[in-house]
Amino acid sequence: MDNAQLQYIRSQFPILDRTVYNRQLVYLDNTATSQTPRRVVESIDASYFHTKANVHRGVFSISQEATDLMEQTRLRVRDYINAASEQEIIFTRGTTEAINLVASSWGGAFLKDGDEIILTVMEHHANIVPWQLLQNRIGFKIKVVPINERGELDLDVYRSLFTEQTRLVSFTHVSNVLGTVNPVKEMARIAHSHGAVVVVDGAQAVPHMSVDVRDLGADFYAFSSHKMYGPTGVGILYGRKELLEAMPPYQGGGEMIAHVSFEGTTFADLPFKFEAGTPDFIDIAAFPRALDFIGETGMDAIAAHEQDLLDYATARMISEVPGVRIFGTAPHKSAVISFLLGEAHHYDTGMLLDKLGIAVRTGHHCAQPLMQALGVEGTVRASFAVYNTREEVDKFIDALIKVNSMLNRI
Ligand code: C6P
Repeated sequence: MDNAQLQYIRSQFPILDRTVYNRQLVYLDNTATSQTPRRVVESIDASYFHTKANVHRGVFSISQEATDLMEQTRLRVRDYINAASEQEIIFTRGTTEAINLVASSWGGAFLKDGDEIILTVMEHHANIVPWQLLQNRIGFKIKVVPINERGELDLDVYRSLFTEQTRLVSFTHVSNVLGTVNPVKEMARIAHSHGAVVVVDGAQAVPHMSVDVRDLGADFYAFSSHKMYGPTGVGILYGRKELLEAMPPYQGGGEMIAHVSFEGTTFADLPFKFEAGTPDFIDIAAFPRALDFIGETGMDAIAAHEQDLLDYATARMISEVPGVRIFGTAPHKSAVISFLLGEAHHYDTGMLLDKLGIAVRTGHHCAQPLMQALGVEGTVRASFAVYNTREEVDKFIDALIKVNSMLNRI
């Protein structure tokens, strides 16, 4: 990506001009949430100023306009991930709610005591705790795929975990800590050969690569708009129609019913059966502007630029930061670097970096079982998006060298 293109991209994100402690912000916490281009915020403004009316309810014009805007998003998302039908696109609050929906609805209806499901040790808590909550009620067994020293899933163990009782596997497409890109297609193929349903947590994949849910073989695929330059409060659950149709509603309320009486209630068709209550229709309507941004920039260009930043930052860290420990060194890795500076506490490192204007995340990253497997309490994590630059990587590494010398007296 040339400098002019990069500057044009950056100009669309006003937050990148702000300062922290009198230094220009270097935002490297894109895995937690990415920043939002002006057009998305303008779309939200426009809806509040011109088309705010509740959706799917009014016969009056602006209600229909608001409904159309929301439903256009559903069509865009359908095409974006190559779903077969817009009925397979459910709006949720985020990845977390999307996975809870599957666990509660599919799991609640189809899992029973004695069944087994397979998760991996690199899962975000959003793909562990919903299954445990259900397990407490039902009593099935959870098996866990371990990682090797590079932070890749051990596929031999994965294969060996399947039994006659395996009903479902649920795993992340990309690790939010290690950056590892998992071989979803191969893992889905193996799961399907055992008759298991495949749930994929796509929160960290969709911002960085093109995703075709049918090509991957995912039965369910969950992701969040706010990690892909879109508004907060919007998540997507893709589910194969046949599975969604067989599932009971997740929540009850307005909009998800066909007819309600005290003698009995019938439910709306897909996707509305799973969308009880007033959705976040204004943010949903703004989401396509984020997809426009990604489309105009080009996913290949985004991926190549992020890979360049990852390689550049990793090489500088290894050669210039004595004692640095990097967690996650898979050859197929997205632009996330989790690390520790010698024995320094991750929190101290993060706080000192913040004083130098560098925003990174510290802690367990909602992946405590992974931290346990890595033998650490937490890490520092720098993660990149398309608007980051090599100059920002330089600032980050220079700051890291300083912080390292303070904390480790190097
Ligand atoms: N990870 C991070 O800093 P929500 O909060 O529902 O939008 O996404 C949850 C989630 C699910 N799966 C994965 C792989 C994730 O990385 C996340 C969010 C952020 O790593 C916040 S903890």
